[in-house]
Amino acid sequence: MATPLEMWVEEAARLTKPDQVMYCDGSEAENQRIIAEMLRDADSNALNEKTYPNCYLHRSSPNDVARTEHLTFICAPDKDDVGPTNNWMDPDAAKYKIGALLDGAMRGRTMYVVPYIMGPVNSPISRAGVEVTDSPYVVANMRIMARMGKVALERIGNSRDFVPGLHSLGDLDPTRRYIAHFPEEKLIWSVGSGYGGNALLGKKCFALRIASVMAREQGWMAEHMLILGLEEPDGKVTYMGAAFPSACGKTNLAMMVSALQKQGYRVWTVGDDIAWMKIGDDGFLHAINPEAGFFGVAPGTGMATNQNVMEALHKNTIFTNAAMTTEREPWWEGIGGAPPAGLINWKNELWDSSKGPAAHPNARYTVPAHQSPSISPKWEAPEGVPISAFIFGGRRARVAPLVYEAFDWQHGVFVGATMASETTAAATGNVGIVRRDPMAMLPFCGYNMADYFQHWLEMGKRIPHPPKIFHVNWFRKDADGKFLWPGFGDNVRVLKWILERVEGRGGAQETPIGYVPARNALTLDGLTMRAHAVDELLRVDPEDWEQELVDSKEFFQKFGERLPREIRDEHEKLSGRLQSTARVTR
Ligand code: SAT
Ligand code: MN
Repeated sequence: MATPLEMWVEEAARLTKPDQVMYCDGSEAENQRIIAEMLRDADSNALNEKTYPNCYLHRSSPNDVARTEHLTFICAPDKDDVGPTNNWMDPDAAKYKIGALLDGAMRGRTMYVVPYIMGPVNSPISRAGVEVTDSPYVVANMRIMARMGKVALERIGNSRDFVPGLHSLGDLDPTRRYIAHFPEEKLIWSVGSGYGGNALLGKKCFALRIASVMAREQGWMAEHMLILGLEEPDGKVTYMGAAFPSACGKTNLAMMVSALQKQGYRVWTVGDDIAWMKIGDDGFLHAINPEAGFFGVAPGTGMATNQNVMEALHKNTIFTNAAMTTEREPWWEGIGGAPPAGLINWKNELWDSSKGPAAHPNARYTVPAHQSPSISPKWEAPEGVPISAFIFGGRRARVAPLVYEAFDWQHGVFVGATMASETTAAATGNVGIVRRDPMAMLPFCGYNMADYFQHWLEMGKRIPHPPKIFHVNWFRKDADGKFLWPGFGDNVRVLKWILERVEGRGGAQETPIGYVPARNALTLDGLTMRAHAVDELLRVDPEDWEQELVDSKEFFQKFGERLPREIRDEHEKLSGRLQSTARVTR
């Protein structure tokens, strides 16, 4: 008798009509066949075998280089359940419309069946998925990003306990591109794109959009967060989760080489993008990284900014839309040094400076996580790691200080809900515009965000030892438009203060928005920063914050009556605190 998995695959094959169906076992021999298939297309190259063994460069279609939020849909029967921040389609209408595009889409192609586990193989927090795809590039990436093949087939067995995802490149025409999620069925359909988050369905589609729905139904959390461990001189490790929007430095923070290494502070990587968290028997929230690899932004990544990932990506790595040197090595802006002569750009042309950046600004690497020298010994612990702090953050040239601590959980949820950031190249659209991005989940929450805030508030009541909540901003600029904070490895100085606050030490000063470090509470030795710059970094300007309140109110109004009372209350409380400080200073 056919298993539920086989029945679903048959159904997908009846619709897409591939020439053949191939179940993937995840073995090395199979991987080599799939890579050979990928290399048959002109869009993929093998890189230098000596310096980059088993590494490949793939060039996507120039119209398919980033997530496309305007083509991403949540298909639930009731539009209100999807909320004002998601695109909605009726499930039947979506099946009809997108079904027509998928009908026969795999003719002449192979349908690869990719069973996979999100999370460590034997973790109770992990979940299984099955992606069918007609792209060998997607299969090769999924093998790095998830535990793929036999292990997953064994876990699924005869059960229905997997999230099905149907992906086809279609004809790569953006007018026929849809990324559709069916939260009731826990199903994903994606057609017309071969790019990362649109096509590697385990990542944003499952581990965030569908998983956020499952998490709410089942009382856990699926968040757009890195997970790191900060080791102290005595060897104790404290774990933190941090939510920043795409391309705001989650990977660099999670993999940082600490500027305080000599003093015994070291950072361990558990994950760089997504955290799945459940309340453990010890009363702490326990997090696993559902992914097995890093799909990181290449431009700006070099030995000075992320030494660990640079060391990791010299083998078994797939590069997407990077440039290539005459030595067949990958290259991008910020890798270090001037562009070498004879560079081939991401569009496969001989590059010169008139052609813009040689690598696409959203060029990516896909690298196995265990290859990072910073990988935590606990990164595959089935029970996950206990989280002591949540850190929200974004890119803000103004307003938000370097770091502040929320007064309590409810206030912390408000801090997360009012997060805003300047947009980056990770999604198509304008770059550098401030947009509200609550908990960095705006493009990734699979249901109404008002209900998502409510879920956060409820989790806070249920977690016996909830994480303390902080907000950071590495990107504040001075009047001349220069960054005030050095960032990267020096961010450990902020993590150290957070750790001290978690431990009940750490000097703080109360402001209307929360606690900021007291003068001298940040460890700044070895940094050549002027006292004035530190003051500027920590400054809370009531006028800026008044404006911020107006803006967040406008955002919250979109949710109408559905917005939790507690969020409104926090808004009013902040407004009151700002007014009383203004009176004192006047
Ligand atoms: O493009 S992805 O969605 O895979 C990565 C990101 O935007 O964070
Ligand atoms: Mn991300």
